Amino acid sequence: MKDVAYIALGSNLGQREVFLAQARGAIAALARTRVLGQTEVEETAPIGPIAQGQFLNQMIAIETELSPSELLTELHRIEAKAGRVRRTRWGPRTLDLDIVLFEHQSVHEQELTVPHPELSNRDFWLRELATLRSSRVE
Ligand code: PH2
Ligand code: MG
Ligand code: MG
Repeated sequence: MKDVAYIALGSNLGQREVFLAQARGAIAALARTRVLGQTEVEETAPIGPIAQGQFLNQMIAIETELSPSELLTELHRIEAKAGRVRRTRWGPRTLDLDIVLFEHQSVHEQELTVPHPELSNRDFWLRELATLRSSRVE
């Protein structure tokens, strides 16, 4: 099933711009997927219980035939290539790729929830999502 999905990119460790650029390239290269649009990269203050460095965040809209779980597998592969080590939950990371939303599918499983449960708590995600939706040319 072809659907439109939104992926949040985040980095607050190491060469942040480089990790985001690599992620954009790797997402653009995904099979059965094309990029519809991307927001500007913005610097945001860390959200959550852990004191850590500023994030660079960005959101990308894609049209994809990958299922949510297939997309998650690919995003984990891209994160691993950026040297992502999963230590503390919500801790600093070289690259975080989160599925924010699929337009026409929702998922409620142990390893994946779509829409992302943090969506309504992150002003910058809501703003980026609105930007991508309003600028999309079919
Ligand atoms: N991601 C987190 C925790 N806190 N804060 C900002 N500003 N941006 C993020 O992407 C982010 C965060 C866990 O994934
Ligand atoms: Mg995250
Ligand atoms: Mg994540």
